[in-house]
Amino acid sequence: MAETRRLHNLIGGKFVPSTTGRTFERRNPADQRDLVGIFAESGADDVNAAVAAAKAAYPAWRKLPAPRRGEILLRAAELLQARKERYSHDLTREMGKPLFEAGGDIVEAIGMAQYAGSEGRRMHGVTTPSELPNKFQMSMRQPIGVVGMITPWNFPMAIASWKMLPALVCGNTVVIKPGEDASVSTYNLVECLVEAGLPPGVVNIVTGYGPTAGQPLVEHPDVPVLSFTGSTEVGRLVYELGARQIKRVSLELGGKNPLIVMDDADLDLVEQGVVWAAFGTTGQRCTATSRLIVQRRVAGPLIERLVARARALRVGNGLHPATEMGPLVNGDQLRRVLEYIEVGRSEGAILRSGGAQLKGGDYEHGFFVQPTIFTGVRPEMRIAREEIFGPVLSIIEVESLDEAIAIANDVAYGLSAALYTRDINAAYRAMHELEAGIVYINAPTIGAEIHLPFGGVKATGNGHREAGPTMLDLFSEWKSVYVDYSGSLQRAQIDNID
Ligand code: UN1
Repeated sequence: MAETRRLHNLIGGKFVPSTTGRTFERRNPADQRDLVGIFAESGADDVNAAVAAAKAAYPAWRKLPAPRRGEILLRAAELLQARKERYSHDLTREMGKPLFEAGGDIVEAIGMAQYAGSEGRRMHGVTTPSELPNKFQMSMRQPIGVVGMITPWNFPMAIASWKMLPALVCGNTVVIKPGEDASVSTYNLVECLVEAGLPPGVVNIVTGYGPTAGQPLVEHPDVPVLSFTGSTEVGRLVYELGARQIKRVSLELGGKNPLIVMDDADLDLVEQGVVWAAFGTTGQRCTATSRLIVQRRVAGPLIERLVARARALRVGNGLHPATEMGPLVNGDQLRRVLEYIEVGRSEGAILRSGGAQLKGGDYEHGFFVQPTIFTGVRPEMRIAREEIFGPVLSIIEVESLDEAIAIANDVAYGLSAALYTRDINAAYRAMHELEAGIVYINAPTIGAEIHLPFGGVKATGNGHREAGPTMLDLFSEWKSVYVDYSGSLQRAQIDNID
């Protein structure tokens, strides 16, 4: 068995044990005998110390020129690249996705480090002409202070990087509470930043559980900005608690992402895309394809192909190079997925493939479930409306594009959506009419790149976008500056009106 990491909180540049005196364990979800890490179980006192450290580090970090802050991120990108293999291994061990996907998680963080790092040399504001003579005006971005971040386990390196790196290049300092099922990857990311020259206290890590470590961070009066990715239920609480103190809160919550197939689509392409987006990451992406909405004429042949592919998928420990789909992240998630499979059955959907936990042999010590396909799903069924966060695909048959778009939009969420067709008019209609923050044409619902905005509409979020040029908006405050060099009082809206 590989090494067990024993990690204290990182506060003010030092590793310190939790004041609670308690720790918690993380075991490999593919093999519970493998103890991946032992972490501090933090409480409010630990959060207070971390916020104090971030607050103390803020004035000097804010003053460091943005291009210099960016250089640290660019150096960190190189370190991440050099350690990609080791960090991928850590990531697979802690949350289960296969090694090749874990590598993608690290690559996403490398991309973000390059993108955010180079933003240190842009961070554009605007200048505009004045209505008055001899007057100059401009707007510029300013950092805000200490940013609190609560990150999920499903992309433990990538999502931490989406939040942390733009916040840092803007000049903020950070306290992060990583998902308790995957804390090692946050330490790996921060290790690279520290070796690249990040001063002590600029990023602080507090590990633990939501109610005891997350909530004190959300409620801390010295944390004016909160960035949260996770469930809608917890997101609502973060939003409510943040609102009481008029905090800025960014939420990335659930999805129920549709993939629409028109009868002129290239079915080979559809087959590959659906298998990747429904069962990749064991369906545990907010962007996973969970509804396949297919035109009736091609439904039969497509279902045959998908069932054959789902049955052939190699499910196993993500550390084995041949594995295509890993375990679910923990026992609760396994129970939730199995419950939803029961719900689908009792609602009258047809279980065409999978549907059971995998037990015995190599599966004995992990949380494995078969890739599962339901057909005959009707849009009002719970399996067609609620986020399952597992490898369960619900197939709904329709007559037309109009019907497909109406069903696609008729859910609470709106993160990503996809359409497969060769009809350019249908493609443009989908781009405009699908209620989603991200739309794919002839590609599945997963695989967003970091230099375009990421986020969703309706219950998926609250209007913010991570990544892309929009990534700075949450982490900076606009300041407008007017310079009057006329030497006299010029009254705007009064002296410039005849
Ligand atoms: C998530 O599922 O929370 O677009 C993030 C994608 C990845 C990120 C997913 N780049 O699928």
